[in-house]
Amino acid sequence: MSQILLLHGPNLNLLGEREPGIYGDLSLAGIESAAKTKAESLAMTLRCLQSNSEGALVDAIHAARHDCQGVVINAGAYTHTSVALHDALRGTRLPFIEVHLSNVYAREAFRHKSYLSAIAIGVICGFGPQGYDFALEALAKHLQS
Ligand code: CA2
Repeated sequence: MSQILLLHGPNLNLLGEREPGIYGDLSLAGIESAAKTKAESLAMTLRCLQSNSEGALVDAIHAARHDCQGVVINAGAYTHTSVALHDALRGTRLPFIEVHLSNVYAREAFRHKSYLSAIAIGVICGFGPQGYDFALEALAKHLQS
């Protein structure tokens, strides 16, 4: 059975509390719970972590190289700024999928740049929480192939 790390970056702990027009009304706990159910249906287990700290996210990626086979990451605003997350994901060589709840390309220009996309298996954005289901399905297929 594959173990997958589901990582969330800064401010995503506020999901469901504010900005429902952009990010929907589901809480992070709700998203993680639905993702765990989806992962089980694909014979995968999910380890979930959210942090507002870039270093903690880097540490979690490093730790995953010992016991995970893949990563699903919504790095929040660090997507657009973090060479450290790029290097951590590149360094572990774990296959990963980048997810965003909103369609970042329909938003401000600074959200169009991602430090992660070029080394990801793929990127899913604009589908809200359903994007995590798509990502887990894609990762399951990738790991089987
Ligand atoms: O669309 C996404 O999933 C984002 O990764 C969300 C990030 C944003 O910086 C990215 O450009 C796109 C921001 C998450 C902030 O979440 C909040 C939730 C509720 C209230 C305030 C912020």
